[in-house]
Amino acid sequence: ELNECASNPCLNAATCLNLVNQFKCICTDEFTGTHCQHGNDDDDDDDMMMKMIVAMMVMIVQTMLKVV
Ligand SMILES: [Ca+2]
Repeated sequence: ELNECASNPCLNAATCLNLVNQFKCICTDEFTGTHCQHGNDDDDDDDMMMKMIVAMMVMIVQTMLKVV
C-alpha cells in the first residue's frame, strides 16, 4: 500500500486523500478534474468569450450583407 499522495498528484491547492491503491483530490471551488487540473471559472470565461466572439462575427456578417 503506497501513499499515492506522496508525488503530489493534486494540483491547484487541492487536498489529496490517500486511499487503497488510489488517491482522490478534493478540489477547491474553482477547479475540477481528477487532478483538479481544470479551472471551472477559466472554462466558463473561455466559453463566454467564444460565444461573444461568435455573436460579434454574426453581427458583422449580417451588417456586411445588409450593406452589400
Ligand atoms: Ca494509498
